[in-house]
Amino acid sequence: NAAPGSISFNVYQRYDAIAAYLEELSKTYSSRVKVTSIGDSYEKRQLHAITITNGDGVANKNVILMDAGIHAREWIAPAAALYVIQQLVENYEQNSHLLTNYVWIVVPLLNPDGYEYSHTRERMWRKTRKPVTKFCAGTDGNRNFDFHWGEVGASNSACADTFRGPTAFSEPETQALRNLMHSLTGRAKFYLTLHSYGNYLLYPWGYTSALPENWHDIDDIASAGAAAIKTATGTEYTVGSSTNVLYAAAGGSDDYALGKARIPISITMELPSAGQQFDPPLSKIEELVSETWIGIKAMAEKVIEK
Ligand code: ING
Ligand code: ZN
Repeated sequence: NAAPGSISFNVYQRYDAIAAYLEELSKTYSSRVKVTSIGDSYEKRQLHAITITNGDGVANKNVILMDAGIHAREWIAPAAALYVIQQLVENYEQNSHLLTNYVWIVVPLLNPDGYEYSHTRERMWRKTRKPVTKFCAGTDGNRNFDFHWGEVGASNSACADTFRGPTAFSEPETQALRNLMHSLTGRAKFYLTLHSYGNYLLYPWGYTSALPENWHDIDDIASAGAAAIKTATGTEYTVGSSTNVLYAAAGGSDDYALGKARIPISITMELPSAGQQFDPPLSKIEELVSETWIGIKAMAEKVIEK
């Protein structure tokens, strides 16, 4: 099923390898792929975004926006984003219907500093890496967005794993994603952010148990993803609003996408753990990311047909 390409899914790829793969795609498929930087991380790594089209350009096209890796330790999420990129670009013939009226913009590794740190220093690192106090570094990117910031489920303590940040959008990584979202106003129809773990398809709100007015539309999309995965592999996902099926947490990127950037379908996908929390074994990566792609593809098809 996987098309041949220079990226493999039997290891968790590091920042440099991911950057090199994106660069290679932009050269090999220059008519359909463009790679840009949406900003720099605190440690000055480029935050890469890949824009994938059918070769007709981006004018008047709607947008599907996807990111992964805002949380450092959730290694399967960037792997899944890379698989989506590989399928859309290198397996284009089977997926061209997803690129007729839409372009995809994917940021496969939003928090590269934290990701590298989780590989080299501290496996369970979750946050960004910008220092906060003399003793503690890092902000939880998914508590740092400026929509009901800090109201619930976010810590004001710099050393906590869910630290909301000294201010909303204190981090260059969340600023970069915010700016990208706003640059796509009116065109972006579907925002999907990949996390792990727990098999959830979550939607707003995270800041309240109330539901968005279009929750039924979002639930339909998420449910289509869950059903496609169940049919394909038997893996079950729980679908619902973050507050109602997992826990309340304000300042998440999905709440911001819907509430402020006005992207109507906004979903957080929590990938499976394969029984090993943030460490699905290397031998399971390909199976997990290809299963994830089935769900993402089903959600995208449902968004596109609307
Ligand atoms: N889970 C998400 C988190 O940021 C979430 C769940 C998403 C809660 C959106 C509220 C809003 O805590 C992981 N694994 O990070
Ligand atoms: Zn996460």
